[in-house]
Amino acid sequence: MLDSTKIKADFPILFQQVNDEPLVYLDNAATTQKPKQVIDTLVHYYEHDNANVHRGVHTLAERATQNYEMSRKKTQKFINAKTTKEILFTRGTTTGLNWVAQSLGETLKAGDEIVISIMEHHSNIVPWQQVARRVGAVLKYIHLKDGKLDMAEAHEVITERTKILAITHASNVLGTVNPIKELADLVHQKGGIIVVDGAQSTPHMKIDVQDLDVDFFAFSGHKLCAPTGIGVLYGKEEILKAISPVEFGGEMIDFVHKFESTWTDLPWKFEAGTPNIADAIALGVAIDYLDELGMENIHAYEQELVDYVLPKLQAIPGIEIYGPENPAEHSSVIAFNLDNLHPHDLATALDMEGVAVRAGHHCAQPLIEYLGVFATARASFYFYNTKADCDKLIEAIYLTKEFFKDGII
Ligand code: C6P
Repeated sequence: MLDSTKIKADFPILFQQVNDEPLVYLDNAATTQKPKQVIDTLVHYYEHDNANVHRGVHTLAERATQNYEMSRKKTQKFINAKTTKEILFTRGTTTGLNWVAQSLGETLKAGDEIVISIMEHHSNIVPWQQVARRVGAVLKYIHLKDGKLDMAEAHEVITERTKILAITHASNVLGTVNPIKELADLVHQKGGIIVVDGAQSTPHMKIDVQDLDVDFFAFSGHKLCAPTGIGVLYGKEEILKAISPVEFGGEMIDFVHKFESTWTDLPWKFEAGTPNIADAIALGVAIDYLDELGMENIHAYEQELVDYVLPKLQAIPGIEIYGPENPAEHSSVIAFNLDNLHPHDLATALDMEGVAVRAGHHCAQPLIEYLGVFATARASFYFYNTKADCDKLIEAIYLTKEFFKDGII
């Protein structure tokens, strides 16, 4: 089991006062904090190793290249991809999903169907809207049942006309985890491709892309203790070989002639320009850190936190919580509204107690509209949070209720 007190000591940012209260950081779905091992890696890289990769023969260039490619190897193992050719470094989940949408979009024709769900983040909606508009494809939605994906509807909507199912593994609002393996099986039976948004699952559970049998899987480094600006797009080798890159120049070139060009091999075929070397290397260190804790342990620990905090939240009079009611089915992302308070007022009041939560539409406007609200507050936990943090959240919500009991002042 994880020792959260010992772990917390690795995260310098957590030891500060906010509004004269000790910081309780519960906005981990937006971005996670960085352990000093990751911070030190960035400093060390820029003080000792900084050089461009794949271009130079000098010692620093070789060192940078070796560390950059080692990070790819660690990432391959982390999600159990077959080969490093399947690991593309991106800027984050959004870039990965845009690459897939643009590249696969070229293989679609008018009337082909793209299926997504109502719980998608904008990054897994808008790229498909754009593709659908460009090629005349039809965009279809799977909706919800009891706060979870309606699998009966999924079976109706996914047909032989479905060329792509693009779906999130875990919702950034509902705390729902979707049955990706079952969905992959379903769409493959119909001859389609599955693209998975792994932004909110990869930081919290063991990902095995071969076991899930997904064709594409995108995630962001900054949501799993790595820096911002680095992410990963996994793609099955045979599909990556068949499709075209979407950015051109620099790294991805084999030959450029006056009127035509050829691309280099996988994975570099997709990585145009000078990549984000330092952050990619730091991603490898973040992965080492998570591996050392063990993804199964992280998942079990977070589940323990949810088992502890969700019933306490549910017991607060006037609270509405979205997503599955059963803690066992709820990830560590919990969205809620309280009485008739505006979620921004609620989040501001919690911040006065040192508790950082997010408020808004969480870049999931179709879902928020479907839920019949205009915004929510959202607390999201990571392995460095403790039961004391949960207690502080609950206490701060009760204080806020008391403060606003006579209406908004
Ligand atoms: N969600 C949140 O507070 P980027 O920004 O590219 O790293 O990740 C985009 C993204 C894609 N899919 C899901 C399910 C996500 O949750 C996110 C990021 C943050 O919920 C910022 S809006």
